[in-house]
Amino acid sequence: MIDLRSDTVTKPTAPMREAMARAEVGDDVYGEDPTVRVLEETVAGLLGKEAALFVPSGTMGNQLAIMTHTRRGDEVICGEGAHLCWFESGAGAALSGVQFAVAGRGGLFTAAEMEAAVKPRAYYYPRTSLVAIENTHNRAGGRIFPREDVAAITGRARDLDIRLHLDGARLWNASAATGVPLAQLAGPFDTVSICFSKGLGAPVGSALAGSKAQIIEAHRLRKMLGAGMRQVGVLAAAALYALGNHRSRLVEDHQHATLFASELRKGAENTRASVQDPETNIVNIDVPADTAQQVASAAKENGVLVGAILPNRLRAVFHLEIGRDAALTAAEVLAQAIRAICSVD
Ligand code: TLP
Repeated sequence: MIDLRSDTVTKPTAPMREAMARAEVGDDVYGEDPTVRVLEETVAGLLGKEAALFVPSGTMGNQLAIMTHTRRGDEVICGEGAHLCWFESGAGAALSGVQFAVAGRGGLFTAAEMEAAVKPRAYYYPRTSLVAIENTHNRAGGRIFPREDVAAITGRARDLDIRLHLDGARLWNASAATGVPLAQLAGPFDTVSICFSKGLGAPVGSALAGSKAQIIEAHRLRKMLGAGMRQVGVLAAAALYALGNHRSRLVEDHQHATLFASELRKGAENTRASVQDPETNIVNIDVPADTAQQVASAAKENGVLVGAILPNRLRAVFHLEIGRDAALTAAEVLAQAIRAICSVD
């Protein structure tokens, strides 16, 4: 099977497993796991933040950020399809008691669109206390949030005394594609969550980075949520291995995504499918209403798994288990399915 459903599907490689087996560990609830300390310090350094906290998932990183930045009844502004609002089981409402306001359309947004979503300060409005940006934007097809927009949004949010969180689950990809260092991409934000379990290929784990005070509070809340972890250096070792060995190869995933998109576009010419140009490792393919599942099932029969993420949208995500040949085969198989199901009648 060529599995393009997500970059989360990768299995730890043999050398990664060796690094995990060799990891020095201790009880991290006592603060005694040396490998976790190294990972947290490494990530804080890479992101240019004072401190970082190892957490089990990107979801927990995002939700701890919301919990530390907001009070019950507050409003959080995010882009359409933002993971922390759409795909985290209502955690913002359940854990922090916040509501969300959506800025712009399609995931990315401008400072003007953010401002249109900010509530005026009056006792009967919710307090807009946090703006969250996702970079790269998953639902928008791995789009890189334009730097001018990030600068304008974060500048204006500061003027309005609004905190800033970056969901950087795939910030590694944004940095690899643009050449802009992580610390610069993370610079304008109070907190940043970042994942080791996506394109980097670790089996588990994310980190939340921010000021010391923010991370001390997030540490307390992580325990409250039951994610105080013990000899978790085995997982931190996988993340450190991924940072050292898989980060530099992310550009290959981007090349494979681009190759796949251009081959698929050729193969699906004169159909009702439209293939988006990828900026990183995700390719979104729009198909006529209610055909996405059918196309995904047809491709599966021929050995290719893609996600049917909306009734009219497919997603193919490139990662370290997909080489050039697999990308070409996948394009051929998917084009065949699209020709069979989405032809122009
Ligand atoms: N995204 C997953 C699914 O949950 C959709 C995927 O396959 O892409 N932020 C962003 C931008 C994400 O894409 C994800 C995972 C998360 C946060 C949550 O990470 P986990 O799954 O570790 O909780």
